Amino acid sequence: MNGASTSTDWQKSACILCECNCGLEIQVEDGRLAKIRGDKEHATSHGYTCEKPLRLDLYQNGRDRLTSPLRRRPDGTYEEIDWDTAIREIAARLTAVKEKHGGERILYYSGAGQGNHLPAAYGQSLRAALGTRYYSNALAQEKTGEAWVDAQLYGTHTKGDFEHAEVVMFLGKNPWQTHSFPRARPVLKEIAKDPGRSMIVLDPRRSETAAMADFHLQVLPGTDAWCLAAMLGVLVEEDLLDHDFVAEHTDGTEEVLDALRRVPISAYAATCGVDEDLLRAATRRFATAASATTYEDLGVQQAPNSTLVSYLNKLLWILTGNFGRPGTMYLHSWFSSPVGAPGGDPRRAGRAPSSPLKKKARRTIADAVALGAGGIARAVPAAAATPLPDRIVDGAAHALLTRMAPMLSAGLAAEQQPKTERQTPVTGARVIAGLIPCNSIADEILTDHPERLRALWIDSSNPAHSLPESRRFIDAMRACELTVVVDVAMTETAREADYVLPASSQYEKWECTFFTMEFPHNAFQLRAPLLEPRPGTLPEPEIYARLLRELGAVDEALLARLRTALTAGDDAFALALFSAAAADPSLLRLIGYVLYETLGPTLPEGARGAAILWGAAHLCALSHPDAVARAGFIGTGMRPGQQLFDAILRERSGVTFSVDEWENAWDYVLRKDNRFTVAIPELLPEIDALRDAPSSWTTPEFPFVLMAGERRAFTANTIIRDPAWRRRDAGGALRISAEDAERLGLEPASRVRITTEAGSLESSIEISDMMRAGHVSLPNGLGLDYPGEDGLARPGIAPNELTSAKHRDRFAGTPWHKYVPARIEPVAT
Ligand SMILES: Nc1nc2c(c(=O)[nH]1)N[C@H]1C(S)=C(S)[C@@H](COP(=O)(O)OP(=O)(O)OC[C@H]3O[C@@H](n4cnc5c(=O)[nH]c(N)nc54)[C@H](O)[C@@H]3O)O[C@H]1N2
Ligand SMILES: Nc1nc2c(c(=O)[nH]1)N[C@H]1C(S)=C(S)[C@@H](COP(=O)(O)OP(=O)(O)OC[C@H]3O[C@@H](n4cnc5c(=O)[nH]c(N)nc54)[C@H](O)[C@@H]3O)O[C@H]1N2
Ligand code: SF4
Ligand SMILES: [Mo]
Repeated sequence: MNGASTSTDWQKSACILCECNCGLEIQVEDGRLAKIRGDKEHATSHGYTCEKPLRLDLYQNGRDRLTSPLRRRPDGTYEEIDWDTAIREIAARLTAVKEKHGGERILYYSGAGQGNHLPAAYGQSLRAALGTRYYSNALAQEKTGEAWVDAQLYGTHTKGDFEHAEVVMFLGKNPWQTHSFPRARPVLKEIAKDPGRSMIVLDPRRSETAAMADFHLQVLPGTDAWCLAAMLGVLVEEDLLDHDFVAEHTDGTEEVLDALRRVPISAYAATCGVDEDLLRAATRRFATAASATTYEDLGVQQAPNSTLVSYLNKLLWILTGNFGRPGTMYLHSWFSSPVGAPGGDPRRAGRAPSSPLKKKARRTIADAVALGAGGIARAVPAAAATPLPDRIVDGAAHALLTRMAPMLSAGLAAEQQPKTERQTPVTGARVIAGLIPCNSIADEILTDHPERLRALWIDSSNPAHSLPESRRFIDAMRACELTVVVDVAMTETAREADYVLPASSQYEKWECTFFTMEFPHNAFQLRAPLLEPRPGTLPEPEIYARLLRELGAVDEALLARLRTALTAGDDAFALALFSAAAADPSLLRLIGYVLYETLGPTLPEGARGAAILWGAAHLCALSHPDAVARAGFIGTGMRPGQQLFDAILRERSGVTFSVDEWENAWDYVLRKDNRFTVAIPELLPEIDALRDAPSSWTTPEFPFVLMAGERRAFTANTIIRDPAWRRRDAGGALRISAEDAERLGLEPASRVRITTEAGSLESSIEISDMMRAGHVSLPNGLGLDYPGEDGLARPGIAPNELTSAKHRDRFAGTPWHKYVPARIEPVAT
């Protein structure tokens, strides 16, 4: 770090406003992020940024930054307390909940932030120490339906190569504003101006992206399932399938094709309001392209039939063979699981590193392993004074890792993909990827059910603002026996907590995200602090460590042995740690804390918070041995993981940790035979069922469809709270079509009252040619209290004061934020 508060050096960092995390270079002046530009050397963004990060200082120096732990008084006000008191009291109260009701009654909520995933990574240790079972974050109100479908089809996450695709298709996705793939705007512009390439957009709105499209399928809100089913019907009817691909790579296709043959194409086209000729033309363009990709996002994932839509979307690119070639869809490596477990995709970690070992070395190892893992754990530190020859330690490590890999993977995988599908204790909602649906959380608390949740730990998220029916979530927080919020600012959620813990900002500490989703080259960036932590704040790894120390989570003697092993070198340390974990697998879940306490203090430049990445780097190297080797991290034993970790600590613009060839996309298919399982028995009948299913949920009382949470030019969830940030649309107007405005007698300066089942609020309007009649839209991330020059300001509407948690997907429990039946009335001025 450059400790000075002023420096004319450009320091490397990244943008924290969306999951692209574009590389930035920043000049710091007087504690301010004074100048900001794109980092041309960055491994994925190559200098690109949008306009949003240029005034990131409004995040760094927000007027509502927290600078002391706070304890709630009975009257709802807060008093400052010191860190020792906070840690002691919180530890005691967590322990009390655990003893009285069981650790599984504590919900941990974190891990989906746009820029910081270290809290949830260390939070894993806290969860282990408390014995929590339930976990959630914002992904459980958007991506869990898709994740469930992915799990059925091929087992892991897909993305597309938009940069090279001949045809790109966006479903309920507006990448011009929301990005989600590198350099989104230049890529969109290139596609739009190239007569040989095409863009297909499914969106009821003429979004910025839809306006650039060759085929805008302007579906009626909430009817994408009919549109996609009709497109798939056309594929079969016009025989546009890739038969070779289907035969070679898929199982269960006949059943799927049967269902698709039955699709009443004209009727389904009519239901979604898209001209049948246009729908057919778009399908032909997609199916006959040399390469095509799709991206589905909130417009379909937070709307009716969302899990079915994910399935149909994936069938479209699978049945047309758009996988595993440049410009198509792919599966990819992970540096570490973004849901908080340290390690690469654990289900792949059973594969041993492929480097060969000499026979003699193997014998030595066999002897070492025969000592038993626990034996090694004790022997290594003992030998620290007279270090073993490198070759032997290296060989032993290799053998141990090879032997342990399946166990490591089983332990971590059990957590993320339990064998039996789990359900929430009170309402029996489906738990996907370990996450309980956001829509269920309040129901799991506000009940007298004996297994209800009793305590909430919330870090790096603002659920009192971002969850449906936020008022009810606030009631749920207040009904808990204990709520703790870790944040940088006094947010809507912090304002309801029993304890508020002030974190150092993302430019004041070592941080990273685990959103590593690129292919064939995938990269991970560790960011160094640019500024000293603001007094009174602590980085989350330190917060978790203090609490875990207070809880006595790990035997001090073990930590001491590991520190001794460390003095004998990296290999000895690795050997001691992994063998201790082999002897006591429960240690695996505490590994973040263990590394922070042992390796952490020895890391250069005070990078203690990065300690957990050592474990992640080793597991990544184990999970993707060949791809990691192709990225240049080679050798036997702990070498690849150690080299990867060293590179991560050293490189400031991101490290390419895996390099693949396109055909390697198949290696990531989590099926024994690498074939996709295309028939999903639970979802197939839904295609026929669409014939008689409702396709509209408006009523005479609520005749409009309100999209509650559109991403606009100056929105970034609730990360920047200062309204001065918004150069345009400062008040967050309701967008409405000219036709509706005229019918309601609205002028550009009019105000309206928006009423839904859940609430009623006033808003300014913007008459917009983006909107079709009957569809209105409010921006996301507004309605935040902010201390202004003259008192608290609160521009715009918090969208979840108008949403209801009841409306959710049948399979995944994800909310219908994009489909809220509403009434719009002019307000007399
Ligand atoms: N500027 C900005 N960018 C962001 C974010 C941000 O807050 N601000 N947030 C980031 C996050 S967390 C996420 S998850 C992504 C989300 O990125 P997007 O999903 O692209 O964001 P939205 O604007 O919520 O919705 C996308 C589109 O869905 C359309 N839509 C609404 N209803 C329907 C429907 O029934 N059918 C179809 N087909 N489309 C519909 C809307 O008109 C809109 O154009 O953005 C990321 N990027
Ligand atoms: N109605 C409606 N609701 C929605 C959506 C919608 O479209 N419509 N979108 C949904 C989606 S896709 C998402 S992703 C969610 C997002 O909702 P949340 O996951 O709740 O996330 P954010 O608003 O991004 O909140 C991030 C929080 O982290 C804090 N923070 C920033 N830096 C740090 C740090 O270094 N340490 C700590 N501890 N905290 C920090 C910020 O102050 C902020 O409070 O909202 C969802 N809610
Ligand atoms: S908001 Fe997203 S796309 Fe824009 S610079 Fe930041 S990370 Fe990149
Ligand atoms: Mo999101």
